[in-house]
Amino acid sequence: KEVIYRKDYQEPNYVVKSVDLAFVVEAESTLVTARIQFEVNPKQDKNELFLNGVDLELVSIELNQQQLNANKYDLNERGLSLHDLPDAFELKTVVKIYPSQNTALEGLYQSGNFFLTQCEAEGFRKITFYPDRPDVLAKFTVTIVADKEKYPVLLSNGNKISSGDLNDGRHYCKWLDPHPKPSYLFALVAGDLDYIEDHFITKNNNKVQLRIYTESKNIDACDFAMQSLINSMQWDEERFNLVYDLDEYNIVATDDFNMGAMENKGLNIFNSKYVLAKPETATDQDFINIEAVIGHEYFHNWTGNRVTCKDWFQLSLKEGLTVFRDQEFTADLQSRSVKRIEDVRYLRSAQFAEDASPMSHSVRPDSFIEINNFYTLTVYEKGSEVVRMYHTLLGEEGFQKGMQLYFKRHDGSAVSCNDFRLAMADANSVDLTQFELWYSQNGTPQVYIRENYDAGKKAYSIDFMQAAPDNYKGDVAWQPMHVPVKLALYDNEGNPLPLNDAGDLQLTYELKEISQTLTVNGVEHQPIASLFQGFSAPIKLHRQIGHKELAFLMKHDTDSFNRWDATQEMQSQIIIGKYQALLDNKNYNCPKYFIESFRHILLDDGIDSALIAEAITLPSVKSLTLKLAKVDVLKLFDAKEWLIKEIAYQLEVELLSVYNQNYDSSDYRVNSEQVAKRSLKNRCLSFLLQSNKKEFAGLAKDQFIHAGNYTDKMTALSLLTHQQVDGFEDLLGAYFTEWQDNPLVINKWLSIQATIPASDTLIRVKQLMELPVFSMKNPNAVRSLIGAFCGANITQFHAEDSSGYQFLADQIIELDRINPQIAARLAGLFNDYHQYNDEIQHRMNEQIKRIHTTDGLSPNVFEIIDRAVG
Ligand code: B3K
Ligand code: ZN
Repeated sequence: KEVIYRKDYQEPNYVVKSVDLAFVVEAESTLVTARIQFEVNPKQDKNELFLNGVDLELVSIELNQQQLNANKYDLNERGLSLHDLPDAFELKTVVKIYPSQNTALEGLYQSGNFFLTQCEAEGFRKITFYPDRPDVLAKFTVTIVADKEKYPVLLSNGNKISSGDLNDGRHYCKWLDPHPKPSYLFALVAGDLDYIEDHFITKNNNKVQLRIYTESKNIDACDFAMQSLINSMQWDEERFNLVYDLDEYNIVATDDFNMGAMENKGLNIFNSKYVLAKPETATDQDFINIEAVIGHEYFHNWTGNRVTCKDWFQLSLKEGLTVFRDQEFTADLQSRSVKRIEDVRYLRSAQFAEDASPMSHSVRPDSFIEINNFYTLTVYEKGSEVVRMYHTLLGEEGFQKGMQLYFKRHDGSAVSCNDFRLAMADANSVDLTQFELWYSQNGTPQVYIRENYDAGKKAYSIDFMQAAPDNYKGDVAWQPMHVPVKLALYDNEGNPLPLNDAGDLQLTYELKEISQTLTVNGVEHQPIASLFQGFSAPIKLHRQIGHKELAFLMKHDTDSFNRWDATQEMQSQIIIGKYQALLDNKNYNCPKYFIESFRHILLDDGIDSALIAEAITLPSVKSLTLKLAKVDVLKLFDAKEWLIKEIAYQLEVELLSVYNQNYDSSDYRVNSEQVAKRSLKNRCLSFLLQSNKKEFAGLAKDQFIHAGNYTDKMTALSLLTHQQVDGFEDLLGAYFTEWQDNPLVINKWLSIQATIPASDTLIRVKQLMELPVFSMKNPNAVRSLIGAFCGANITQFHAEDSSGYQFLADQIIELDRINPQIAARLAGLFNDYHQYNDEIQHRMNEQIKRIHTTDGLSPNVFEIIDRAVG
């Protein structure tokens, strides 16, 4: 399998002046005619050209209106090579493709009664012969012809310029996208869809028509998405001064999609999971996700589409930046503190795990076999943290100056992560040379600290030491990074202390050396430091900190993130204490002060309910695993369960009272106040159910029956099912009968069952796979059932008889023949094997090897498994 290296980048031989595409869509096949105007790139000055093309049936080929002689081109399974070319020419090709046979969901494919495309990263080559690379930008004109009755809706990028009936029952639509774009942003939709419409008036007074298209049965579930789109457009104008640039903005929702959504210019295509929502069928989290994903794709219009990536190694240029923008959008519209906590929780458990795994790569990778494997947490989430650090270093104003210079320099072109960094540096006249290491060095940097208070000199100092991650893979020696440390110091009453002569109570200290010391003078008594406030850098901090200091920070830190972090650190220490005791067959009792501090937080009316809910959510087993080595994952799971039960027993009265206080029967709204109350209340309920008391099961049943919203209903059903409370099967059965026609709701039903911590769950999962509501061809169903079992059911996936590992390997091998992208995602679930003890590693490795020796693996699965084998 071929490895592509970043260092091998070469400019294209020819540029594309314009593209004219015509599609004749029919049920069996689609005919694609492409007329492409090429011009030689003077910098390359070569008279040959390679056009990507995969699974295309070539019908005819002409160069400058002349049929092309067979000795002027070579055709193989990867594409078409043309020789002896003039400096400028028109190429016309006609190809036939078979969308209804396309189960990889890349290129043009079918979903229900319509056809649609997914081109990023390299799907356009399955539509027509083309230089399918992001640095070739062109103006596209697209004509679609299809039967009017079967395919009344015909959409593509840009603005619709004409449409009309043809005499044979067919009709056509013609679209023009005036903005040059790479092929990965091309999109087409043809089918029988309904839509809702609204509009947005931009600040330069352009009225933009907004439409969301979906199958007609879902048309009543699009309003929230529409409002989210309007909010996104408004926010991008206000915060970034970025204005929409077409007369139309269309969104299409599909049940069959490999990922969340796609930012095609003017024609976003969405997984229906991120569009459709009604209070009866969507949770608070679903609504919040919809707002975030609608925002994310909209924000790509500038960060990704107007300025795009030079090659796929620069993917984080658009993704890291756009994730940063969507995170800020949610923070501005919802709760900033909650958003930060949730993002960091995710980063630390999932991205840190990736960074420590065989898939570890830098934010700007140096090589890949299959680019689709690099749409990762590192490129997206760590990439966003890298962008956030510019913001931390430069401030909002400096950051916006950098953004403006970036657009001024690069609008309409394909650039690199370096170009972004230089725009930030030049706009602020600062040197960000060292900052480049955040793009080039893989792994999570480690920062060790040592604190020292000199009572005689009244001086407090912190030594910071940077260290390479264990799995650093670069060719040159690891170098210390440019790390912003936001910090504050408190006296023992919790008052912030001045940190310098200017009297600053908070500052951003910049680490650049392997070891560096910060000294603060005039400190009367031993202070307590709050470091890396707001998680100011994506590093692993090694700090010896006792429970007394943690309790102090929980109480006094003015930074809400670090207050929360102190709760998590204390909880981690206790769970790990119990885990060690379980390994050593020793006793371990839950410290009284821990329960006291937990009670204090639970009952604190001074804190927002949402933050209480975050503080009482214990660290994930995944994030705890990363703090340890050679983990016995089942024992670690037991240790966490033990702490949940301790809390449930010892604070039963408090949990029940907080539950009751937050029971809200007012009309359902997705606003931060209501969302906070529901999440706190449901968190309390989940503790209460752990005590196995009948009365609490009754409480959950009541909530299930009387809930006026789906969040409460789902939580209750999930808790009752996971506790296998008497009668849970009947509840599941009734739920199925009610919702079997709604795939999104049924997918939740599948996930709830896939995550039951009981020994017969795998049998249940296999039975569920036989139901007509499940299909291996549907990525959402695969994720909800197989993904949930293998990724979220710790006790059963890691069952001692290896049945979970065998099951996953079987599914990967089968799915790889249907949809390699989704199969590769599942394969990633084996990636953390090296975190576990030898016995677990051995059993996981057996299955990894079995996949590795399977014939005919896709490059997607091969790359993941080959790295895992090592
Ligand atoms: N850019 C797309 C992701 C494409 C994934 C291709 N395998 C969605 C997004 O990040 O907005
Ligand atoms: Zn994106």
